[in-house]
Amino acid sequence: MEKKVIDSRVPHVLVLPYPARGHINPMLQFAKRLVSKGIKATLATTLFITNSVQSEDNSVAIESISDGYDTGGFTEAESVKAYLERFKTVGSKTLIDLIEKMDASGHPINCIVYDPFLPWALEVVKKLHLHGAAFFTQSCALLAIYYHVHKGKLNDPLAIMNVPIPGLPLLDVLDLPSFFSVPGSYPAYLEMVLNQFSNLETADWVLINTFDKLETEVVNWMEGIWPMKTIGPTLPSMFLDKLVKGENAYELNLWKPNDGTCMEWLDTRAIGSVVYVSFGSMASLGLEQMEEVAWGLKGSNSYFLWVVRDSEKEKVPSKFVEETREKGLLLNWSPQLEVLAHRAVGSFLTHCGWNSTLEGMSLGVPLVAVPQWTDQPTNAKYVEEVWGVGVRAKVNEKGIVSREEVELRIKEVMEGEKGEELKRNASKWRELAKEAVDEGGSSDKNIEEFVAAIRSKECA
Ligand code: UDP
Ligand code: 7WV
Repeated sequence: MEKKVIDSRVPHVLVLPYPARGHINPMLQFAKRLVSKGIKATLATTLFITNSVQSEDNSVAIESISDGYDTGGFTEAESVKAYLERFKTVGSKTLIDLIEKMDASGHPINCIVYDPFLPWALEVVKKLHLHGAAFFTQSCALLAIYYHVHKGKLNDPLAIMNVPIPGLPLLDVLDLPSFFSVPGSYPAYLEMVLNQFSNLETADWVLINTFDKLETEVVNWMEGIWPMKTIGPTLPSMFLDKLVKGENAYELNLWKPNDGTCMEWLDTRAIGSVVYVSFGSMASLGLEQMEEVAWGLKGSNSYFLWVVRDSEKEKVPSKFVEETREKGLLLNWSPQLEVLAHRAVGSFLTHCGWNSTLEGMSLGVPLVAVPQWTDQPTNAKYVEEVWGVGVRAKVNEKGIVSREEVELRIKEVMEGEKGEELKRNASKWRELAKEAVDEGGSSDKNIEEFVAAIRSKECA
């Protein structure tokens, strides 16, 4: 048997994401970057998730903690509030158990990179005298908004519209995070996003999945408040800088893509002829909205690839499936990065989750923004008005994006002058994203600095 050499001088980082796809993907990817720079990294996530995923990669070890709902995860909880409370109690305890287990194994943890949705992780860091880095999986602009509300600078969050926030454009009510524009919706999540700042000043570093040129002004402003570093976008290396060998996908498959047919189908389509449609891993559309998206897609006359999770499937009109067999493919999950990188894809109709937004831009694909909740409306505002990489579908008086609007916006992006302009801007942002993570780029330098700081703290 080969003898494993334990090199205790290699610092060991434990990465702890909130257990949702949009948080695990970027934090796991960041962990891989750390490994590529000579750090040991372990991802800790809930037992419910570790039991249901396969990891095809062993550069980052996966370990379990518990949110107190081991057999069903969040869906088992009676409410968001109950989930978050139990997660805090059981999570803190099982996180400490895991750290003790690592100690005993001869690979003690030096630093925890934690998701600020779980601020109790920083309490564990302090209690055990470790180092702690907060890792935000949302945009800097969004953090600035939440930060101002948390600070009480904006007693009435809707006042954001009148009191400009440093580095941000003026925002309309429909551009605000949904927790403010729809008051009373998800009070426990609102509390969670504001609580991210409750102990942030005690974190050793604040890492953000964005890059300097994407949010220059707000990044500059924020650097004056926290020891922060932009480290994104965290796409697997192969899609941007190609520095890290063999890294070509998000390795944790919570949902396995149906089969290979979607890539083969794309191979048969002409360049830029397909609209890729996805609302991410969480958003649930109302029945009427689902029907409008379906008929708008058909009306656009484009080829399409539409991700409809199993839990959403019933809402797709059965007539639509029959009538569009020649035009498109429905999937329950896609290899999204490969799809976006495919030459046949001409636009991305997206809910504007932060990862999807970064991925679309990083792969140079123009966007049709159809935001649903949380940070998505704010991201959509930037997509259309700040970065110029897409158009935002407008909602009607019922708050619904109509089929005519879906059709119009897809055509706008897929055809003509406007489409060309968006494509040019998207290509520009792709180059800037690549530059940021490439050797010597702003994010790469920040990651190097972070790694150097962890090493020096360990030697001190
Ligand atoms: N994703 C995927 N296949 C799909 C849909 C989404 O791999 O069919 C990935 C996508 O690439 C992204 C993540 O799931 O990395 C979704 O994160 P995002 O922040 O866009 O949205 P959320 O799911 O958190 O709403
Ligand atoms: C999961 C649960 C709640 C929220 C999010 C993800 C997010 O917006 O990232 Br508020």
